[in-house]
Amino acid sequence: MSSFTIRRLAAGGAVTSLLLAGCSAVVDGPLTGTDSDAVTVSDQWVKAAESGMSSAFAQLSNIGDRDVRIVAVSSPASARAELHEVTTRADGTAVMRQKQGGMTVPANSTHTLVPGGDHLMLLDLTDPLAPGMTTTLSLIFEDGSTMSFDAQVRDFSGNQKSYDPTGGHGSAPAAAPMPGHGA
Ligand SMILES: [Cu+2]
Repeated sequence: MSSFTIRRLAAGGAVTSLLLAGCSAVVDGPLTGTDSDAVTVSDQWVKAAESGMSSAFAQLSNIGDRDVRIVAVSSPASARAELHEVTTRADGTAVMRQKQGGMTVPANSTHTLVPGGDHLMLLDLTDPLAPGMTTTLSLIFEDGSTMSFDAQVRDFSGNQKSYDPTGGHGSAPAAAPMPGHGA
């Protein structure tokens, strides 16, 4: 088999695992392909926004038999994108911040991204996100595999949250509320 053929085959998740298993003395659990192979996305949508920031939500289902972790997100809709969670500060205010360590989707389970909970954060929008439009989001998994999906832009006015850019570690001044921005 030529090296070209091997590279072509390695682009498929299941084949990659078989090749890796063949080269490794340690095989942890059954072969189930890449992290992205195990996850399906449904009910995905993005909050409409004129400029600045927005957030995306979805239901992430892991149909595999091991936990997978999402470590990053990107989108052509924004210059930067982050994995966020919402927490409550000592004074009772809900703030969102980067989710340390990424988002885990447990084996045979579903992790739901919702307003007021974990979400995909779009920072520095490149263009207005108008209702009815579609944009693409890409999830990057711990093993380096990626998954892209299209999400529809929808109007949403609930759950306004301020963004704590310190990540909740408290050394910088408190985050100011950002009108028009919701998690
Ligand atoms: Cu956020």
